[in-house]
Amino acid sequence: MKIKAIHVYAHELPVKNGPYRMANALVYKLDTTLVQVITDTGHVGWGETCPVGPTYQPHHALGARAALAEMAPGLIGAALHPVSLRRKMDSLLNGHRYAKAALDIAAHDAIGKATGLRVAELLGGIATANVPSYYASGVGAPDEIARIAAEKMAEGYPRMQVKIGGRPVEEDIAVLRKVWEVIRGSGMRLAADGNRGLPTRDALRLSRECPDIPFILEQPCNSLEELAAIRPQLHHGLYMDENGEDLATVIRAVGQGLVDGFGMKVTRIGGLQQMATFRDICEARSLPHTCDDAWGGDIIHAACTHIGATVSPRLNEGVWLAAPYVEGHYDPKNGPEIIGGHIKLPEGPGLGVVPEDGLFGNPILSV
Ligand code: 0XW
Ligand code: MG
Repeated sequence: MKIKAIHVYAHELPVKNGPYRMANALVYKLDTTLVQVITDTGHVGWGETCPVGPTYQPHHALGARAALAEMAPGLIGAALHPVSLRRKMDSLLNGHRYAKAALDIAAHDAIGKATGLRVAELLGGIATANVPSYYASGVGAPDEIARIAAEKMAEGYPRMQVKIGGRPVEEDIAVLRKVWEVIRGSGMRLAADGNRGLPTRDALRLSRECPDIPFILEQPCNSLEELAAIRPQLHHGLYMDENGEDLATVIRAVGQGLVDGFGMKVTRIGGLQQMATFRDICEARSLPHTCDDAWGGDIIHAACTHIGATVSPRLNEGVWLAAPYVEGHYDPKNGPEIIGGHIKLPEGPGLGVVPEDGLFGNPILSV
């Protein structure tokens, strides 16, 4: 099966009940990019990439589109098999994994549609079809975040991620104390995500002053070097998120025992094929991880849910979807939703999600 045509679409996703606040970003609306791949066998695959604004990672919407425009002409006639496709993309453009991911996701979707297999089956097999999710709050005041934690616990979420950073560390400590008062004894797991926003001084203080609260500390500081510097003094498990930019970095972090797990993004690592390798590296060292993306709609949500469905249950920290913050669906019938803190794996072949005809208007690029 070969690529016959590629169409790229732009689509706006306003943040429902926004803005969404993280240590380094305040987002009101997102600019997502969708890719439609048509094969020489007449099958259609969809992919998506949607950076959560231009400051979360070195990614932005226009960058993804420029990278797709650079690669697309050279991909006509290329084999769709994910490893071959990745090598072909790498021969056309260095880096820009978050743009390549959209094509990788579309390739998995098209192969699934052509073979009648679900993407989770292509990725190694379904470990669970009721995939655990986790709720991520924004950065907020103690009472407000504790109220959200109580609500999400009652809904059945197995895990809560509290955003911290970008303000005095005393406020972050107060939030974690208040949330722990609410969820203690419930079994709900807790993560404190700094999104690179804490100086090492504050990350150490946070850990030192909360030794009784069993949260994991996710990407508290900006760089690998900063994580390595605080690691020996922490009282908490340390997860890497934003710094997990490629498999070489993941292997380094795992090999050096730098982290206890990962918050992982499908587009950042380069798509589902790279994500499956990442999953297997984690499993080889018993490291828990999430399968998320920065933002996006039904296509990204389905992609994350499919890879999340293949993760060994003992290591599965859940799949985060932007769904609670996005109005409506691309596919009103099959678009993934979080119910009782879990996501039902879409049933159709491929991603199991097909956007409504004409929803994204005219393509901004066609080859
Ligand atoms: C909670 N998320 C998965 C959504 C936002 O894009 C940030 C991200 C994270 O864990 O950093
Ligand atoms: Mg994170």
